[in-house]
Amino acid sequence: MTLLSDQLRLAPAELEAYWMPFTANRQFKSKPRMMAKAEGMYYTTDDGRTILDGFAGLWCCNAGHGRKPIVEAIQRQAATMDYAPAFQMGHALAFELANRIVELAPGKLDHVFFCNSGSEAVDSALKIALAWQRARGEGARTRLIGRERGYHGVGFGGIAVGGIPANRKMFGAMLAGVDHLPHTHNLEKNAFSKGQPEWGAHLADELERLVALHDASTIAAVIVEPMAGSTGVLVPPKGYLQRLREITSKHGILLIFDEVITAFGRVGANFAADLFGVEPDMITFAKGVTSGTVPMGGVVVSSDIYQAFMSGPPGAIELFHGYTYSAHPLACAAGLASLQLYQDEGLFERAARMAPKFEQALHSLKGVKHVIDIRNVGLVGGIELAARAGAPGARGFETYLKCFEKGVLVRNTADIIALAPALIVEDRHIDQMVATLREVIGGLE
Ligand code: PXG
Ligand code: PLP
Repeated sequence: MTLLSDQLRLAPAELEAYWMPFTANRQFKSKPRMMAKAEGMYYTTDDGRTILDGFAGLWCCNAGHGRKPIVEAIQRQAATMDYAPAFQMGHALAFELANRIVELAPGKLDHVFFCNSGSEAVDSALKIALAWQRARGEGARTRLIGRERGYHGVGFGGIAVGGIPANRKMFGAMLAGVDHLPHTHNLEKNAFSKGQPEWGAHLADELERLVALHDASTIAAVIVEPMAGSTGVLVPPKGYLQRLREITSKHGILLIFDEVITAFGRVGANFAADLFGVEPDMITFAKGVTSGTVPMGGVVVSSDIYQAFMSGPPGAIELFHGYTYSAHPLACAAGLASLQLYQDEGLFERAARMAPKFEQALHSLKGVKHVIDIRNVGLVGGIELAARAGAPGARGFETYLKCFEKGVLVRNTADIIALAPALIVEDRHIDQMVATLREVIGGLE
């Protein structure tokens, strides 16, 4: 029997069954872009072309592709124990990985809840926030505050607190009792900022307005991405996150940082919380924890939160929440090997060391036709293009397609191009990405 996946190319009819996520299915299936292999900084397509990966897959393969220690750890674990029941039972790798993550996490964040994706991590964090408020006798705090242009995955909780109209409008009422802070994107004030913009800390004071409107006694938590990745690399203005921390602490509101993109070296630190010097009550993570090799996500919570649940009879289940694949052995093996590799190769420090070169190279695109902003933090870059009249998003998508044709993988969100190379990126890779972008963007209509 020939397995479909063994064939080099699929016939058009064989592309039909798979309903692709966040994809223009009909367009893709009429002219597919298929990846076949990956190693280090490069993909190989099914027609044998080499593609420089400027986006670490989808913000996730932080150690680069096909890294031997991670591959071998997954292979070993698959042969040793494929699966262990997650409820009322454990396996050593889960505890070991939780310990390693706690060692990396800031301050009082010292317990880890595992799941399988960023979306599940967000759902878990929001549920923990609601349950914690109730456990401490503040059960009227049911409101959740997100932010415009926030992306928190695609669960009902995540789209409710998220701030992307297209991800919300088709899906009814979502969660009740959600409100949103304004986003911090402002080209007039902050275009071409390097790192954190100067203007915009006062936008955090909008939280005081929401508190005045709803009353603190009804608000459980605020969730934000410390750096908004998905909606176009929005770096927090100087002082903004500090202000959110002050206001949430003052009013007994939990502060959740969604670090699905920013954790594990992406911004040149363990977590964005470290880089920006603000300690939230919970951090959601996914992606980089296994360097994208096996799905995994989780929530790191403060000891105060964990301990609040550890009451009642010792035989009682403390949190009625969890997934079949929470702390899956293969994911734990991949996670442990990834964290070890990050440490052995000093990849988070490396990201910090490469960040100035990356910043300089990106900002050299200032002045190229259509470029109206360039933003960066750590090894994350955003290039915003002016929208073509009557066709918003067209220039962004054309940039993505043409870069792919020229052998560089980038990502576009409407007319914003995002870059997030693996932390093993070298000068010559950065130069190639930027040269390709210069040629492609400069040649756009
Ligand atoms: N929170 C944040 C901050 C994210 O960036 C999620 C939650 C959801 O994670 P999962 O694992 O459920 O996808 C994400 C994911 C893009 C892009 O192109 C971004 C994400 C995923 C796919 C593409 O910006 N972010
Ligand atoms: N749906 C059904 C019918 C199930 O039995 C389960 C889990 O047992 C789930 C959904 C949830 O799946 P998971 O634990 O993988 O999230």
